Amino acid sequence: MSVPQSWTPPTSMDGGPARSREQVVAGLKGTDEGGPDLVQLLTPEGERRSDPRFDDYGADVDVEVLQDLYRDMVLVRRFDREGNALQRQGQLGIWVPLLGQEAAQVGAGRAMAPGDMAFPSYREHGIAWCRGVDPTELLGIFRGTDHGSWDPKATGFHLYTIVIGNQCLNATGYAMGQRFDGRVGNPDPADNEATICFFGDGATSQGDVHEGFVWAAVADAPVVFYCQNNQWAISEPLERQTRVPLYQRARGYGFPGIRVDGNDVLACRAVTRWALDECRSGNGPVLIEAFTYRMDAHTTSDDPSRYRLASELELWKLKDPIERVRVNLVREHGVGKGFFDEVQAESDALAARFREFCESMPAPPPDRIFSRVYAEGSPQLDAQRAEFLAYHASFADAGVA
Ligand SMILES: Cc1ncc(C[n+]2csc(CCOP(=O)(O)OP(=O)(O)O)c2C)c(N)n1
Ligand SMILES: [Mg+2]
Repeated sequence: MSVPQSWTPPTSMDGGPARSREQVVAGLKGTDEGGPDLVQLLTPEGERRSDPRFDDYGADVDVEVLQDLYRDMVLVRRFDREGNALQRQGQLGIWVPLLGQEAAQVGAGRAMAPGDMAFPSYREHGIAWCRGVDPTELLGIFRGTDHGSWDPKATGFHLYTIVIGNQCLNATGYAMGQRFDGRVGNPDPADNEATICFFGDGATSQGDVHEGFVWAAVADAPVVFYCQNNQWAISEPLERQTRVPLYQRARGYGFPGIRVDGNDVLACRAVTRWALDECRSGNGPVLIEAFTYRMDAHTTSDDPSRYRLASELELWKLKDPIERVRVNLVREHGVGKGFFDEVQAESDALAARFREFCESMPAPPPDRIFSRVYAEGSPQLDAQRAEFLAYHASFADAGVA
């Protein structure tokens, strides 16, 4: 007869020497840059690195591809900064900055094929850009006039999701549909599709993300879970979300997880291309942890100086995602001032168009809340609309509106 044994938690997960709490927490941030633990193809100093696992996925990167990626990142950063300024001037209710995450987003966005589908959270302006969503189409969300004016089907880019982690369920369901529709594992790669889901480090603590992982794993769903670990969930640091590096979580669900330098656009692009290919050929899901940093506030309503040290930001400035591409273009490809001036001028023109569009956005008619809810109207809805309009008119009559 067996005797029940009491269970003692292992002191070390990998069988090595026991580690203190402090060592475990330090291990969350201690990456092996360019080593097995952090895929890197372009160092912070702008030097190209080889990684035999992913070199094939970056083999097409010539000076033109690099220039395009640089241009994408500069333009995205430029309209992001303009969004911040517009909020400060009272033109937007709130703005969610992506500063510092340009490489993580442009790399992933440019890895996608036209038939793929992306499910963003609320910071993915760089993915929107890569999917051909005009930046002005984001403005309504932050001005409070709509929920995003692009067509998710036409762009392969779902609407923003504010409920943390919820899009992991939507993405998993969509990817299961791709499999049911026979869009996975076909001999002709052009017949295949994949889904990619964007979320943050904080979102990994949400039930929806775990449920998405479980469903995706057991259904072999062609979904890339793309976690932008920007080290903070508003004021909560990474160590409040996990005791293992986030990419290692995938193992518990039974699919591969990989950590990539999220400030290295070439590595993000190569690793995401690989992961999407895996999904398209039937080997999904895959978890990518893009290791990056939120260089600005969580939103314009937040003040990060209340909870984090300025020195942390200074360290991450040295890893700037755009600067390393600029240095590489100059040093390894001899790209001259003319190109950089052109991109600068293009970004200024984009910012001016973005601003003008925002300042001239008409206020939506109040009864718009009754349209686009039901495909067909109903007598009850008509009555409610009439009552609503009469109520509004009474304000106007009183000179309030
Ligand atoms: C279900 C839910 N709970 C709480 C919030 C409030 N909230 C908004 S952003 C955020 C932190 C998210 O952090 P992370 O997932 O790391 O993404 P990041 O904002 O850093 O990109 C929280 C808790 C929310 N929007 N939804
Ligand atoms: Mg975060």
